[in-house]
Amino acid sequence: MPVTVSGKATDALSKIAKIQIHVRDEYGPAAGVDLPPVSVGAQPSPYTFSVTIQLTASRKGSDKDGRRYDVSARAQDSAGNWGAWSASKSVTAHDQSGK
Ligand SMILES: [Ca+2]
Repeated sequence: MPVTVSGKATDALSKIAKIQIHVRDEYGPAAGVDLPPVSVGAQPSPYTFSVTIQLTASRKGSDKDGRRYDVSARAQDSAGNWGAWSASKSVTAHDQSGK
């Protein structure tokens, strides 16, 4: 299922070049996974980004509260420096197929 991750990236000196999303799947590794960075060109700061990611909605039959993902984002400036990861937000996928 597609999920849109949006936020605001700022840099005091340079433009915003890349956005990267980090996803931690309730069923996946505890450390989570870094998705490939998305190049956005050279966006003036502050830049409001919107990145669509694909999450798997299927869940274990015993998992009544849905499949939880924690998603965070960070930005790279045009000088190549990554900013800190944002606080994560939770997304819960409810698979409707096997209810
Ligand atoms: Ca769950």
